[in-house]
Amino acid sequence: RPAAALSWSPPETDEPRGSETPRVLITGGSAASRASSVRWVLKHYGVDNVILSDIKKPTPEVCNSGPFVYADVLDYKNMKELVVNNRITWLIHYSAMLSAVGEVNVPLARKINITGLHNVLDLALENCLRLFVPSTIGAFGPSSPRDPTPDLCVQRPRTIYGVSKVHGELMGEYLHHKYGLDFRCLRYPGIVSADTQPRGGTTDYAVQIFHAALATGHFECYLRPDTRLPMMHISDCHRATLEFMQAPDWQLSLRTYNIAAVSFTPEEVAEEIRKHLPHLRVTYNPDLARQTIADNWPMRFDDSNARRDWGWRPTYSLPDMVVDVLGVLREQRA
Ligand code: AKB
Repeated sequence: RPAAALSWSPPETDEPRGSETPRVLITGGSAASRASSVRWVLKHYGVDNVILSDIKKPTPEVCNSGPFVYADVLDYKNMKELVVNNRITWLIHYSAMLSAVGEVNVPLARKINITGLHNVLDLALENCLRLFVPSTIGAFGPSSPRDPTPDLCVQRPRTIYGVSKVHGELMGEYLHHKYGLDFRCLRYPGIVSADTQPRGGTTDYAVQIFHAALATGHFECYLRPDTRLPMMHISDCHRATLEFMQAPDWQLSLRTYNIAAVSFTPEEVAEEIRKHLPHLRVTYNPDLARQTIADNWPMRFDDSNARRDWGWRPTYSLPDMVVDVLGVLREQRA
């Protein structure tokens, strides 16, 4: 790791940021759902201007949607080569280990979520990039107000995932205020889409239930039926990210915003799915680890600052989400 990366000084380039067509690098981009829809959202910048990257082999769908490169966020030199060789101006940093799986391998979660983030922060500073890092409902903990949870309040998460996300929020904001890093961060709710693969999150059930409903008509839920969590359809999530990335600096009174759409319990989403698949049977077998995580997370997000500052509005209600996800899954099964 070059010493220069550790002691930052202003970049030699005085390239304007944000006026020209961005060249976007997305880390952690091999997941089909995220990758193809991110690319879809960004397609008006030109397919070749959005490069997905990961250490995992991408699905054929991802490969066919545009450029994909190998990038390891723990390898600073590799990341720097990619940024320089591809004249990257925006970096969207999705690489992370999620909440439940992070607890199973804390050293690895710390490495990916904290060391990887430090590399990305240094890269963004040195190369004058606009940097997006997602945070999460998991950045809050038992001493945070839960209903609703505002942008600014006590944050004492009890998972390595949450701790690394608060660290990311604070590091990014610090570097913004001290050196002018164009750091932007949205706290995502649980994301629901037809294509999401389970990635070791606490909110995964909200995707798995759709697959089980169509495949067997039975779903065993690892959370209690009344566990309320904020959720969002993936299209709203990508649109929010793009609108936030495009927002001019002067509109942003914060650098880290909550974004909200809907908030539901396993019982409520099952009820909504039953309107289309009346035979769905759900049994509940709470898993202590994931139930404890969920019990310490927000039940509803207050996103009034995002709405006021840069005009954020979700479009998918719970019924819309259910119709869309079931429709896509039925098409895939046909
Ligand atoms: C998880 O469940 O860990 C993630 C999240 C809410 O950040 N989906």
